[in-house]
Amino acid sequence: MTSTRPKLTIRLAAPRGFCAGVDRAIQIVERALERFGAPVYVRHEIVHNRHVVERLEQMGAIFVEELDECPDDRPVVFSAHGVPKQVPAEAQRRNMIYVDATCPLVSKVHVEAQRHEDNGDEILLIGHAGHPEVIGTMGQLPEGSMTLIETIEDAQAFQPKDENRLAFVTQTTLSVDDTSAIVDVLQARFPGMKAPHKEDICYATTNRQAAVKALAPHSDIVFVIGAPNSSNSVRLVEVALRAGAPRAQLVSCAADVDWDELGPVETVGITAGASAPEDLVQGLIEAFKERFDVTQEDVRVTDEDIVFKLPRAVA
Ligand code: 0CN
Ligand code: SF4
Repeated sequence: MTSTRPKLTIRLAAPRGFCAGVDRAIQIVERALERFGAPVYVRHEIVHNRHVVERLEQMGAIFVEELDECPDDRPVVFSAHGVPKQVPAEAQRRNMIYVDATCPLVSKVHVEAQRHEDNGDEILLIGHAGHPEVIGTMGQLPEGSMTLIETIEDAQAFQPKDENRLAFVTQTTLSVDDTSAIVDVLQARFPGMKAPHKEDICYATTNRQAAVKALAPHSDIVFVIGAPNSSNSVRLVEVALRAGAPRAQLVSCAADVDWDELGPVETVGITAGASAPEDLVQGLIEAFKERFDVTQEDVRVTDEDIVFKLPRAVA
C-alpha cells in the first residue's frame, strides 16, 4: 500500500528537554513522597510544567505558592528555581522538615552574589523581573543590594555608586545572545566590572539554544514544547525565530497544535524546554505521523552527561 499522506521531515533538536537540575528536582519530590508519605508540600511548581506538576499531584504532592500555606508538620520541598533566604529560615523557625530542590547551578549564582556582597561590590543581576529565580537570587541579600538589569536600555541608564566596585550575576535561563549584548554595554561603560568566573547561563540553556539555532534555518516551522511561564522554553521560541525559522510556536503538548493553521510544511523542527518531559515530544511526533509520511532526523550539537547528586535528606 502506498501512502497518500504528504511527506514531512521532522528535525529533532538534541539536546532538548529535561536537564540535570529538573531531573534532580522531580526525583526529590518523588523520594520525599516515598520517605515521608503523602502529602508532601511543594513551594511553587517544582519545575514550570503542568504535566510534571499534575503527575506529582496524583502521587500526593500539594503545590502552594508560599510557605504560610503549608502546615508545620508536613515536609516541604522548595522548587528548582531557588528561594529567598528568609524561606528556609522561616521553615527552620517553624521546625519544619524541608528539602531544597534549588538547582545547584542556581545555588552557585547565589554563592557568587554573596561573595560580591562580602567584597563590598555593588551587584547587578541580569534577568527578568518577577521570575521566581530572580526573586530567589535577589532574596539572598538584603533588600536594595542588587539592581535588576532587564534590557540594553537598563544597562545604558544604570548609574553605579562606584564604577570600580561593580560586579554582575545573571539568571540561568536567559537568551545567550541578548545577555551578551547587555554585558557588552555594561563592560564598555564599566571596564573594571567583575564578571562570573564561568557563565551564569547554565549549560542546559546554552545547549538547547545552540541546538534550536542549528535546526531553525532549515525548518518551515519550529515547535517548542514547554510552558508559557518557563523562561528557558520561551527563549527557545525567540532564538528559533531569530535564527531564521519563518515560524516558531510554544506548545504544551500535541493537543495544542492547530492542524488547520499549520498549512503546507515540508520540514518541521521540534525541541523541548528543560522542564518538558520527553513523552510529550514523542506524543507530538506521533501526532505528525498520523497526518504525514514522516522522516526523522536528529540535529545534535553536543552531548550532555551532567548528573547532580540528591540532597542527603532524600538520597
Ligand atoms: O521551565 P523551568 O522550570 O524554569 P525557567 O526556565 O522558567 O527558569 O526549567 C528549569 C529551570 C530552572 C531553574
Ligand atoms: Fe539548573 Fe539550568 Fe536546568 Fe535551570 S535549566 S534547573 S539552572 S540545569
